[in-house]
Amino acid sequence: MFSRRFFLKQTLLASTTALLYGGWWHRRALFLGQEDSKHAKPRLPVVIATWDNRSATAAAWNILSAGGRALDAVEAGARVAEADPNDTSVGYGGLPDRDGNVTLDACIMDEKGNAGSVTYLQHIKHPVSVARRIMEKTPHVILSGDGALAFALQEGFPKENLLTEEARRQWEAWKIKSEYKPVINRERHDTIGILALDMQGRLSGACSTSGLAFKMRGRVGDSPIIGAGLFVDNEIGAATATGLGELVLKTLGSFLIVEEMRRGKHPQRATELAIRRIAYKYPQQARENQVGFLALDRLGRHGAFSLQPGFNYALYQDGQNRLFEADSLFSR
Ligand code: SD4
Repeated sequence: MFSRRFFLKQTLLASTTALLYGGWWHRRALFLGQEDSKHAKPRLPVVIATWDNRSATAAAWNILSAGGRALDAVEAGARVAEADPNDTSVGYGGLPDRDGNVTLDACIMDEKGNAGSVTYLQHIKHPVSVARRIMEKTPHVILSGDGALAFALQEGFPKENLLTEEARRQWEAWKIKSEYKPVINRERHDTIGILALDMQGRLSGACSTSGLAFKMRGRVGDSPIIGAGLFVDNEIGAATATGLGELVLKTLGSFLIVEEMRRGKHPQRATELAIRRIAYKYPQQARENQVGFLALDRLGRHGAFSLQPGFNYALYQDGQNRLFEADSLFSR
């Protein structure tokens, strides 16, 4: 027969082993960027946007803090950037292509995984709202060019001239130099990628851009492509991108980030892995260009990482609208 003492000893041994193993497992998970999130309390609501889009996060926060839907919040946020003539990468005031056309790309995704997108849209100030209309009113995900414009007009969006005097001046100056080098400015980008989680735990995202300045006519970037410029999966999280779209398209960065989070990675680690993937696959281009990713998980935890330093982002959480700079792979 086993003695009482034997049982006590065994129990003590078993619980010490469990404690040590548990501690080690937790440290291992942290090292791998796989924090235990099962028991964490979500920090809601929250909205995050690329670059210094604090006026966009503020517009989104107004909706979120009143108990509104994340989808309405991201659309409202993107519309702020689209209407701003000083934002030269989005909507009105966006820099044109080589031939002087302002062509816009945008997409949107809701908490149910519905998606809508417009590519190569001209003359409409709010492509994000056209994308939403496509999502909600048509059986399709993407409408492009003339078809997208016809749909927008039919839906009552006004036709406008989006080329501001300032954008025209910059285009004329670029033409005189007549060198085609799509410079990806490390410091100044304004493409908006915006992700929000509302009080009911609904995640949504939107992305809107006029694309690369002085791009070739017909060029479409990553921003309107589901999985590249934006991806949302309400069970897991959401991600969005900015920077040289070609690098994001070839690695499907936003989808990759959400899948890394699905495998248990913290959003911060997931964004870093997507940047490292670009650097691994395209080392030369990665060194010379900028790409930045943002991620938000269903608990309200965020991540941000870029190739080059200088990628900042706006985060509105716990009632505070703040600007941060993301960690980057390369240093100054
Ligand atoms: C594009 N990703 O069209 C966009 C450009 C961008 O800030 O993000 N600019 O490639």
